[in-house]
This record gives sequence, C-alpha cells and structure tokens, in this order.
Amino acid sequence: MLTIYSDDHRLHHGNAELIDGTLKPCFEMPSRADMVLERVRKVGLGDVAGPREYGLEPILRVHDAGYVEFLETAWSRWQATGRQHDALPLVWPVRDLRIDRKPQDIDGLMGYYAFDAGVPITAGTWRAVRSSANVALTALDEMLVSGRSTFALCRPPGHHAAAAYMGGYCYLNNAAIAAQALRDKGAQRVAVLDVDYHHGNGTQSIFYDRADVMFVSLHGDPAVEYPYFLGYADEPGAGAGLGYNHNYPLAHGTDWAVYETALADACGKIAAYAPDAVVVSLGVDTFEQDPISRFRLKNADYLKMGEMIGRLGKPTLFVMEGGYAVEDIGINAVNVLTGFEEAGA
Ligand code: 6XA
Ligand code: ZN
Repeated sequence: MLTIYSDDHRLHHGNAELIDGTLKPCFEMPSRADMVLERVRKVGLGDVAGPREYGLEPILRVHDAGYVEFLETAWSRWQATGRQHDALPLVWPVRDLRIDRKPQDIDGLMGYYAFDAGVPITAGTWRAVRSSANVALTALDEMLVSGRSTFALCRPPGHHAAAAYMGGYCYLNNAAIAAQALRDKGAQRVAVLDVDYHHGNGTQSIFYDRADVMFVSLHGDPAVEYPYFLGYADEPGAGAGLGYNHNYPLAHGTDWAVYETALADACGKIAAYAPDAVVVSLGVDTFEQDPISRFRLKNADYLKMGEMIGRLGKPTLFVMEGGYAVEDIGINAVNVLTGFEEAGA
C-alpha cells in the first residue's frame, strides 16, 4: 500500500495543552508520525511519497472562509501582540453569549474559532495543517489513479475540526476534505468510517444534513468521554441526511469482543449504503495502553479491524487521526493496513 507523508508535520509542535487541570506537554507530538513512518518502512508496506500542493480550493469546499483566514493569520496576529509562545484559546461563546459578534482581536478570535484548549497555534501550525490536508488529497488522487487503497499519514489530525472551528488537536478536517474531494471528482456516495477512540464531531457536523456522505463512528461514550457534546446514538442525521449518520458510543473498558460486534454492525451499514469509496479516520487511541483513552484493544486486534474493513471490498483511503501510545502507534496503525491488505482489498 502506498503511503503519502511529509516532514512538514514537524512544523507543528505545540508546547503544552490544558489537560487534567494543568498544562502538560502536548500528547499530539511529531514523534507520533515518525513512529508510524518507521513501521511502514520496517514491514515494507509499500512506497512512501510526498504530497502535491492543492491550494485552498478543496479546503474551502469543507471549511468556512473566515475560519481558514483565521488559521492562516492567527500566528502573525498573536505575535503582533508581542507574544512569542504558543497561542491558546481561553474563552468560548457558549449558550446565550454573543456568537453573532465576531471579536476583533486575536484572543477573542481564538475562542470564537475553537471549542477547547487542545489546539495550540504555533509559528508553523498553518504550514503543517496545510501539508496534512495535501497529504490526504494526494493519497486520494493516488487511490483514484491506481484503483488501489492508500494511506495518508496525516499529522496534525483532523476529525474534530468542523466547518468553522478547531479543537482536540485538529485544525483542518483532512478526512472530510478528502471525502468532499471524492464527491467532486465523481463519486456518488462516500462513507466515512471513524475508528478513532474519540467521536469525530467535526466530520459528523460537516456532513450531518447530507445523504451523499455517510458518517459512521465508533468511540468512547460522550456521556463520559471527550468531546462530550456530540457522538450519542440518537444523532441520525438531519434533513436529506436523515439516516446517514451512525454513532456507536461504547463504554470505558471496551475490548475487542465488544468492539468487533459494533464494527460488524457499522460495516453492515456501510455495505448497505454501497458507497463508491470509503474514507477511514484511522485513530489507534483505542489501544489498551493509550495514555488518554479507556478502551482495551490489543496489538493483534488491529489486524482484525483491518480485515473487517477490507472485507467491504471498497477502494479505501486511510487517514491518520489519533493515537498517543507512541511506542505502539506504528504497530497498531500498520496492523490495520496489513490486515486490510490480507483481506484481499
Ligand atoms: C482532550 C482530548 C483530545 C482528544 C484528541 C483525539 N484534550 N481525538 O485524539 O481523536
Ligand atoms: Zn482520538
């Protein structure tokens, strides 16, 4: 399987995130992508190639223009206030606060365009997130040209980013940008399968009222897990999208036996939808040793996960999302891809 990867992910390296009531070094760190790439090479998964430049057009098919302009200019605006350390948001327009008035200064804008404090903006963030989107778009084009499934080794991840807000280490929604590009390049129906431990609230939000992109997600129950405010089972889609959104919230402690049952159901939904292609938001923070997650999947379970996805028999674009057990992230991500290939897809 071809992997698309760029060193530019290193341009995003936040110092700290707000977690457990304290500032800690960011779990979402460059070594994550390094470990996945190392494993891709070690097992001989296939060629590794760099991304092409796609410009802003495919990004603006999914994201709000004001939000994209904010991401592009946030660091220079922050720096212009005399600060050299990472920018983090600290106030949010919840409930009856004035979401209709867009603040004019960078501190206000950070809160306006974020839903949590897990999204540091650094000097290189914009270039890194652009590169991550280009990685997804290049892997998609390679999939379309070759007819073979591909792996977008994206970093930073994307599935929490909605049309006009960032959060949970995510800025641009790489999987959603790729799914929309698939539609724009002629696919009639696209299914996004999100196996990251956290609900892909951004992807769900982007496609919630559409029937042409089905969103299916298995994740920690939002009643007790981040992102808390989306990802329940009673979110079926709206309008034309009614019936095209499927959430599988799962309890803390979920192991492969429970996960497999949910994934089999999810794959059944996708098979019935008969998509032209599948985009997998591939997070491996479902791993038993993940430092911020509460599922109990083991290394070998990821092979079985890949096999189940492979049995759908669809051209599949794997887009890297979360996973913070850095020693094992490569093993687990590549096990999914190996299992997928072994299923003959
Ligand atoms: C809260 C946890 C963010 C989760 C990020 C993630 N700071 N999403 O892995 O998939
Ligand atoms: Zn996650």
